[in-house]
Amino acid sequence: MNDPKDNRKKQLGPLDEEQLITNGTRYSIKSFGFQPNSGFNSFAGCLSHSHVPWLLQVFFLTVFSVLLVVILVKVSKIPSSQGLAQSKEEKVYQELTQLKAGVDRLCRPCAWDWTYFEKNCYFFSMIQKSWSDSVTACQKVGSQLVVIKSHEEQNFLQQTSKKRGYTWMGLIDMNKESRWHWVDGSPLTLSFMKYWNKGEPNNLGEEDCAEFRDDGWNDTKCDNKKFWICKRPATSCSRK
Ligand code: MMA
Ligand code: CA
Repeated sequence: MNDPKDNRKKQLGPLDEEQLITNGTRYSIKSFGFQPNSGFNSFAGCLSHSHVPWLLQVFFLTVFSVLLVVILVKVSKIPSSQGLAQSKEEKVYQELTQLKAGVDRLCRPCAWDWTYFEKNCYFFSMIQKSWSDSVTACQKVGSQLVVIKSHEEQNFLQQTSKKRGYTWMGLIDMNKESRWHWVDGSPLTLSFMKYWNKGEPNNLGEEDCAEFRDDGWNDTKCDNKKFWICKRPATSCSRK
């Protein structure tokens, strides 16, 4: 039979054979291709040899392919460093959102003893003072004796004052009789004059300061002691 070992021996010259013996495992390039069981041609070479049954070759190839696919799938599922950074970023963002919601819950537009109404905070005094002492009391807490800017606000303050008693507002005609103006310097406009009680302002014995009285306003003596209302802008909780 035609043995490949015999063929190889025939093709090798005397020098090649000597090299094989003296070098041991270090084969020359020329002889390498002809070495049947060297490390390089172990697996694939084995399979290609006719003495391995074709069914076994198919089996090994299938196992090898399946292993390759499994490894590829596993490797593709490992999150990349970029993917990890992304998920970390998302986690930080989520925590920040939760923290912001917590701060918003803690945020109060007004101090504990003040009442919120349409973006402003109101302090309703429990004691009574003269008009000018009431002005000072409000200034001391960084606010102003109430200046009414809307009809809704007027309605709200009139109702609360009716429950508590006669109450100062920041409206006077001290400088010139019947020329009413607010403590912020703005004049009393026509649309608000309907809030004077019937027959008021009557300046009975020199009355230069305005008060909430029953369902409307009255001019009264500024030295009288009344409750008072301070007003200041509310704290905005949703800063952006
Ligand atoms: C009081 C005083 C006045 C007011 C009248 C209304 C008697 O005086 O509050 O300012 O105009 O009452 O009757
Ligand atoms: Ca009066």
